[in-house]
Amino acid sequence: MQQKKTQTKDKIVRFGVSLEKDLLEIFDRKIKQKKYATRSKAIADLMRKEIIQQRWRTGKEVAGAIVFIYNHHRRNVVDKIIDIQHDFSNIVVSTQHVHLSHDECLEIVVIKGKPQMVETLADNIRSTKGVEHCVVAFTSTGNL
Ligand code: NI
Repeated sequence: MQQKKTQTKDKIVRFGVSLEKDLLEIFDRKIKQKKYATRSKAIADLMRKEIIQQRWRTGKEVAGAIVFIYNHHRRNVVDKIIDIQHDFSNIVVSTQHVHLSHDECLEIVVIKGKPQMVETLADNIRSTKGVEHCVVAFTSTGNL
């Protein structure tokens, strides 16, 4: 059954959960540390995380960001990074460049596409000489 996106998001259901007391205490401490407003929000986030990981494994479209730092004085590193991103222009949504210090640049590449493509793009950036650290953060495309 096809539902409009807004309807799916607005419909809230309540359900009971039975679990060990110790587990709930640990969970409550954890969500307090993470500053969740409610248990419901924390549980919904866990469910999304599981679904997104599943999508990541099965190759469904994901969104996220590749975040990396590099020394822009390294020979050709800026050109190489731009070339790589142009090769993946079908999944690159936007790029933000921050001049962290005299030597260091930080770049955030927002991506939307198949996980394998995102991983390949991140691997290409990571293996570029001059790139010092590169991480991938992924989330859903907004439909859960
Ligand atoms: Ni810079």
